[in-house]
Amino acid sequence: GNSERTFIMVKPDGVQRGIVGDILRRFEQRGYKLVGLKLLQAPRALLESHYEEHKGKKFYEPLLSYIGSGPVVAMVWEGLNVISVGRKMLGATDPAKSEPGTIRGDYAIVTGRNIVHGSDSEKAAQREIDLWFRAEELANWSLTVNPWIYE
Ligand code: DAT
Ligand code: MG
Repeated sequence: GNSERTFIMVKPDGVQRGIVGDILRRFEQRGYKLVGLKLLQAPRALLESHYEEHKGKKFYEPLLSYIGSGPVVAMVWEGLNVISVGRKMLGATDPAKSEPGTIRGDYAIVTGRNIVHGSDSEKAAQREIDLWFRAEELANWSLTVNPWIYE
């Protein structure tokens, strides 16, 4: 629904390459509401939990090492269908398959440096938001332009 929320994270390569602002801009420009935002160096335990579905896969250790290699920017965005639309805005997991105009399609070449994370389901979004943010870190506010974004 309208109050659906998703967890989006700019990975260390996105931070290093200076595209945090562009990623924020894309979600803001679309009309979504920012409810959580922070820069942090993620501890190993947090990354293990975040990526628990991939434990044991061959890319798991390189993935944790990559995401733990520098600060990430964690965000929570809210709005209608933001989980699925957010995934579309990110592009395919493999940037070679991402359409130009998507974040990965505009900035990335290989899967192991694909710039950004986004929750893939309601269940994952709830789990990831709870994992990365405390309740008091999420702002309760209303976007005054909402009537110009939603009918
Ligand atoms: P997504 O990030 O699009 O949800 P995923 O959940 O399947 O994709 O995988 C999580 C991350 O793990 C992905 O963004 C990059 C890395 N990854 C996935 N498959 C990979 C592969 N075959 N080789 C290298 N890295 C991979
Ligand atoms: Mg995933």
